[in-house]
Amino acid sequence: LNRRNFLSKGVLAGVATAAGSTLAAPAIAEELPTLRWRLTSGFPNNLDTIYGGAVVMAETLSKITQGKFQIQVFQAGEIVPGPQALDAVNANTVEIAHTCGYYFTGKDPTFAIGSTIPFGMNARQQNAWLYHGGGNELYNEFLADYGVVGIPGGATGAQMGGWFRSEIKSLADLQGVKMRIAGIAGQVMAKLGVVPQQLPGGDIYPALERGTIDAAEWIGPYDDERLGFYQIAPNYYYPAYWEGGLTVHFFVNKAQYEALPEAYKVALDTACKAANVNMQAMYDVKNTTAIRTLVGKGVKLRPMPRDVLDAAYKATFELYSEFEDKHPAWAKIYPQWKKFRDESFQWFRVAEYSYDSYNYAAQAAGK
Ligand code: PYR
Repeated sequence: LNRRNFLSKGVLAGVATAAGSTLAAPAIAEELPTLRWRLTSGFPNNLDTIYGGAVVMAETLSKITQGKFQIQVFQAGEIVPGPQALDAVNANTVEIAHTCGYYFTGKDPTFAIGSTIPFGMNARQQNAWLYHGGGNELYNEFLADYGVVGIPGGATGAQMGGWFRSEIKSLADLQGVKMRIAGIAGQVMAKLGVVPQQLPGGDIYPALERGTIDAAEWIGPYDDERLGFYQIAPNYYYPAYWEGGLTVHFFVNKAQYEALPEAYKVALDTACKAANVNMQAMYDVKNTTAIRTLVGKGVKLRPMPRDVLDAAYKATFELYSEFEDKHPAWAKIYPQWKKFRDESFQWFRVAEYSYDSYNYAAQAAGK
């Protein structure tokens, strides 16, 4: 199959049909506009995997559209600081951002639900909910009030629970710990006695070094090693109960998205899906190596104490009840999310969990 012909006859044929035209494909391709968009990333460009998600998307989009629809990627802070990315898209200062919904929970906690919330879903379940469980449609109904359209475009899998200067043997050891932590997990940690701080990825190491914070979580072994946290806080906890499966989103200016020709909407959605799958696969390869390297460097790998997890679980669902009372958008999405999450865990326990756990047990037994 000739790839160029396939693309022009397949993807672009939709435009011809919609227009009721009988023109040949090459002439129709010329009718598609040349677009140059700017993208602000929520991440520094030294984090090749998460920042790279936007690059993968932009390159894929350019190839699908034969160079007609191009997106230039800027790292966090080059056009606007990370926390202002959503406002910049809303104002059309940039047409698109690549960042995490939960960075904007100061506006409304509902921003977090599309990305990940404590004791939420794993990466597989996130994709299931967002793509085929009605999740992304519900998320977009909410995002419409902010003038943006959200498209999933990156995944990290379950994250690590972070780096602590001192060992956390039980809940008591968390009291007064100043911790960089993303999203509404900060509110859960505050109920457990932690003093949470929201800091962009590039600002975490200097804060740890200066002693402004005692602990920090980012993503997992690969990124965390690059950011150097192990040099200051050697106790590395797992898992992040607050990030069982982070989805990174592309947030597109709604008017710009709606004005796109159908073929470009399909191309953009497809390129975002490519970025989503690619990021998870890259993390799964790179983390496997990095966890070994870190242990070789003397990092102390420790499970999050059970009483911390139990207290966090209770505090989390209390917080969600408070949100249901206070935030109408949350009250609209959360019951659907919770039902999907509960039923999905019931199903995953049957085949996935039993399959995984047998293999882990056999490996642990030295077989
Ligand atoms: C964080 O900001 O913690 C991410 O996981 C990206």
